[in-house]
Amino acid sequence: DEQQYLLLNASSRFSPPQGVKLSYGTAGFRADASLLPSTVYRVGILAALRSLKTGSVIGLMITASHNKVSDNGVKIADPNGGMLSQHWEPFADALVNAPSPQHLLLLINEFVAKEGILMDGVCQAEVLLGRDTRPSGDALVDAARQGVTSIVGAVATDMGILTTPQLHWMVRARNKGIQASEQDYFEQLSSSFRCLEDLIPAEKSKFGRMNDKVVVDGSNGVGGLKLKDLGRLLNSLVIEVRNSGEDGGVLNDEVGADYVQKEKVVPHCFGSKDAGIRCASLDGDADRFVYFIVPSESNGRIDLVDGDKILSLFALFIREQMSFLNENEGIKDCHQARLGVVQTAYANGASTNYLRQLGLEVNFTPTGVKYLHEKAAEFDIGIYFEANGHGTVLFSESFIRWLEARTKEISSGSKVSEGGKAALRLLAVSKLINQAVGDALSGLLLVEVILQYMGWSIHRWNELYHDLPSRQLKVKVADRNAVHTANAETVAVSPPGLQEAINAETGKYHQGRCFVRPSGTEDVVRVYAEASTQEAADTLANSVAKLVD
Ligand code: NG1
Ligand code: ZN
Repeated sequence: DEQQYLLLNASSRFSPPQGVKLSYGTAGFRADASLLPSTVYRVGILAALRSLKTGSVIGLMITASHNKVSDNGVKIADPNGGMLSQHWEPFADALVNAPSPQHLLLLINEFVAKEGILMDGVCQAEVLLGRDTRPSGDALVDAARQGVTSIVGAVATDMGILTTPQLHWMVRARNKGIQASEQDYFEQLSSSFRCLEDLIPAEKSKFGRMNDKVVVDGSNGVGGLKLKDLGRLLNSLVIEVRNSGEDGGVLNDEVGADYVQKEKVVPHCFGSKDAGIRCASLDGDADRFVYFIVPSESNGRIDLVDGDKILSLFALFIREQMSFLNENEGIKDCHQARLGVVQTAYANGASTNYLRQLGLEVNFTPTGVKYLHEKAAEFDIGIYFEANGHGTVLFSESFIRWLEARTKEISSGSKVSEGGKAALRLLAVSKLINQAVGDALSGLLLVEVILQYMGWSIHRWNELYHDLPSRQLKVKVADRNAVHTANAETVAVSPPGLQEAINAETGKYHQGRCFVRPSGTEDVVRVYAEASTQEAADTLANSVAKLVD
């Protein structure tokens, strides 16, 4: 019939590369861009099927995040704006690795039957397409479009060049029936930012306003460009963007959040002239960010203010607002609102101690945004961050409704109580911070407004606690999947004896902590070690790397 003909015809234009096996992984499919047309075409098909199955708008993003400019990748945003349901990942793998159009057709027919997807041409499907600034993006968007339209009744809407979180935001907004253009995204962020600014107590804001310039490394990618657009809507905050990609700099080449966080050195276009200034860095698709300080005797080194410290700042602010709500008489049911934070084993141990000292519940999940996000969604307010700067703050629907009801009671003209102000602030945070996925632009604005609220410099923020020295290593092994872990990746359950050996090494060091795990995105086993001195962390990591090898 028409459907089978369409699929066979279109898929014969995209032959898969020989001898390459791709896997959806924690970040979708990623590879050298030249290998990807058939993969992206097939993910287009998957996105259309997902839209039919869920009766909702689906997103398809073309990006390879912090990877080099010649790479690219593709990932799916589910109806709520989150990651593709894990339940469909095996289908994604099978689909892109199918050796021929006939195999492909067979797989699709089988899957459609199994999932009970109605392909009558009457049901409509819509997929929003986005891409970052990579030169290969244009052709890959076209491949995605052809994939989507190989399914009868499916349409592809090209949203153009976007950050990854912008596309996820748009998918979520569309499915909630909210306006979902880029302008709407900028409007929502800037208006909730202004709302938070207006709620800063006058006596607190003095210092913040004197020191209100932030200098941002855009990684020569999409984030810097969008941040400039956003910055034009904020007149109180000066955002200076460097490495916006407009001056010939190469995407992710000695710039960007991944580089800054891993190497702990200044990115291009930053140096001793920036000593003491508040600096931040975005990754290539702007779903991660970190802050940093250039010390006065820098020699290229930086003081990193990482995802753990961003999490700590957010947790401190939100906990304070929740205590204002609790102290406020007349608010009886709100003490039941649960605040939880979620980290991975890569979180610096000093941050976990700090959060626990605040009396917060700290949860651990395996690496990968989908795990952190899922856990955080269990709370009324769930804050999650990876040390590398990916994270956000999730609000439960019921808590939002409660806040909305609470703030509606605030009548114009009358004096607003501290509890009322706290409710207004929390509601504004829920609009500012991306509810779909970690978002460097909205996260950066939240950091900026909290620093203003606290009246803090970046130095004061950085002093919340002192990171324990740590070392991360990668080990190339024959089969990284020989290593199996448990307890949020903190314990190696196989090969036998490995964990005992790690324990024996770790026990030799004061404040020693060490774990190993197979990477989900590279063909390596990663080793992480922490100890009371840098030398000790290095030695511990090196000796455990030998155990894995
Ligand atoms: P893997 O390669 O599984 O360690 C890396 C990052 C994750 C996450 C993913 C997805 C580290 C140690 N790991 O995962 O945090 O960002 O990539 O991009 O940074
Ligand atoms: Zn990214």
